[in-house]
Amino acid sequence: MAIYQEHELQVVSKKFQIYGEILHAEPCKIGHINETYTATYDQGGTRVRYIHQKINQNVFKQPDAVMENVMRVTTHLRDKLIAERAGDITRRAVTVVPTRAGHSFYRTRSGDYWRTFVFIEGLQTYEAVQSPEQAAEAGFAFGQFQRLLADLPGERLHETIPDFHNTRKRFAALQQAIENDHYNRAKDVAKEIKFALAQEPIVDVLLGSLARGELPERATHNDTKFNNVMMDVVTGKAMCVVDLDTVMPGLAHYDFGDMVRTTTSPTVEDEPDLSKVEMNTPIFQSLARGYLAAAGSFLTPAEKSHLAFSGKLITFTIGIRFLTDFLNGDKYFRVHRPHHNLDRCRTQFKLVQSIERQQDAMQKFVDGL
Ligand code: GN1
Ligand code: MG
Repeated sequence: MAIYQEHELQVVSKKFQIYGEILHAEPCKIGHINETYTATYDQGGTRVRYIHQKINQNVFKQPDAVMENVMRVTTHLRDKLIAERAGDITRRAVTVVPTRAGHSFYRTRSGDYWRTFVFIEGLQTYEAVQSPEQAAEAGFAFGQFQRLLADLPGERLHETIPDFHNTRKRFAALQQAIENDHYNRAKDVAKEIKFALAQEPIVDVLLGSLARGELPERATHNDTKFNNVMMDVVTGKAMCVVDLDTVMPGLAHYDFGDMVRTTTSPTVEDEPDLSKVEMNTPIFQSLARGYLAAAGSFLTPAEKSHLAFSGKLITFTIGIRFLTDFLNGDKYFRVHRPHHNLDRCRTQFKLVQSIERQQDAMQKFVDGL
């Protein structure tokens, strides 16, 4: 992780429409991509917090396009929530704080992009699910997110990371990494490589349905990790979906699949003890129930029929991304220990196997909802 540069943050903090003086800032460890700080300001004797975040330009090559998407989506969400009289609006939708020049981001002389969000008090995230109820909350929150974006006006959102969930391209990237083997690591992961390559028959299933026009493209979140939904510390209700950088055109399945990946095994993503990693039926059922309570109104029968499968496919897709990054020398995802990406890959593959065994029962449950 990049070192917190106090001076840089002091300079950056003055560029935004924040009234008051920055007191201190701490790095936030959640997330593998961007650099995030929670900053405390003094505003007329009251302490107020904001999030400052530096966009990772190795991952997001067009930060302007990212911020254009984020502004469109947050504005639309806020308008819809107001129209639906949701109340507590600034705790239900992310608020971008503009720069003093009125822009959604500040670009430093060296070309870094910084943006600022209102810190939402009284909410928290979890790295692993604590109960089926929490999974239902997360499912509902992301289903609601898709529902609110269904009538986003204007042109198609920018594809800020083209082919983000294109499993065929991710598979090809893995094949390339195995062939290059620049770090001489392939020999240590023969088992994982064998497993990954054997899954080729599932790679094109959703892409094929999309190409044949059987599945509609939607505006989707695309990074629906459980820790991207913030829950109220008192009521336990899911309040706000965060991390909107990958909001772009996609399939509903990318979101549901990533929720299955990150909620149905009540373990952390890098759990070293694989015996704990299992698809848990009551959690899945709650998740599906919560998601469909919000998304059931717009999903087509064809979309519904692929929901259980999407859990397996997206878990597999993220698994091969971790394996690819491990083979490529850990260049993409931030790692905190040796073999970190490999540990992450192994939990994904274990979960793929567990879903595989239960997929028919999972889909049957979804069909009955
Ligand atoms: C990354 O931003 P963060 O850490 O939530 C990644 C996701 C992966 C996830 C795996 C832009 O998400 O696609 O599913 O790690 N985001 C990007 O934990 O690549
Ligand atoms: Mg993210």
